[in-house]
Amino acid sequence: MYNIFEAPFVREMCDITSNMYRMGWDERNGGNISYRLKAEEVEAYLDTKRVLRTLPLDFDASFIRGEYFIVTGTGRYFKNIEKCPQNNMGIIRIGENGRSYDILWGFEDGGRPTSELPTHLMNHIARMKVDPENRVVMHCHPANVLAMTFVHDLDDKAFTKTLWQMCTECIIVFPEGVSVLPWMVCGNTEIGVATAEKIRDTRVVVWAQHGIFGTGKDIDETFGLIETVEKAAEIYIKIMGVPLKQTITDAQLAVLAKEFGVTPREGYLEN
Ligand code: 2HA
Ligand code: ZN
Repeated sequence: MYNIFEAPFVREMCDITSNMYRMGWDERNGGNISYRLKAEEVEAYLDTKRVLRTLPLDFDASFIRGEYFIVTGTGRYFKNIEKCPQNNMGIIRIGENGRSYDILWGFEDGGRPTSELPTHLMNHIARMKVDPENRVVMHCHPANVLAMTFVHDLDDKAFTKTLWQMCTECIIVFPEGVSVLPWMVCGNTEIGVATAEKIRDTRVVVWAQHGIFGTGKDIDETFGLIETVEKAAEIYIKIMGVPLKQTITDAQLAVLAKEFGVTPREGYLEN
């Protein structure tokens, strides 16, 4: 058995959470990540028959029965994960009945997975149905996206189009657009269901006055997606209220999409 502290997925979680902390996206215990692992990856580092604890799930997760996830801990600070991964995150496996999960590693000082675990798992399920390669769900609190939800219309199309206009890269990175949810209480299955409805169509769902939910096939892709949305929101916050002399037009966005071989969300560009 290899040393789990050297496992690429543990190293990757340590690196990304430190980086996200330094980006200013994860103050205090803000943010959470879950990353679906392959059984063979986990088996190289852990005796998967050895269950430390079993905890209940309050929704039906049978679609992902037997799946492994490395997930950040509730109340834990991203800034501390790299220093002490075994206390601040853990590896879980969804039970065969879809109503519980086993903790196989981590949460060593009595912790447990993020309060947003139901939302994460529901969103893994929703994304896996459209993209079986989806492995990552990442939530954080980037300041400019949050700021934008105070001053911008929260309609999916309007929000997306503003972001697309802020940087040339945007329509290439998220041609399907982003979705936006109005303010809701977090940490329960209700916000999980509402997010999962939207995440089928867009890999990013913005939670008004709270943060962002991003999904992707790996850590880099998901981080890059959130980074691009946040950059666009930053430009918006810098220029809003200032009379614009020019922008990127719909015709230019259409040319860009064609040039880069991406299909913009239908009905979002005027022709
Ligand atoms: O983990 O970000 O949404 C703290 C949060 C809850
Ligand atoms: Zn949050």
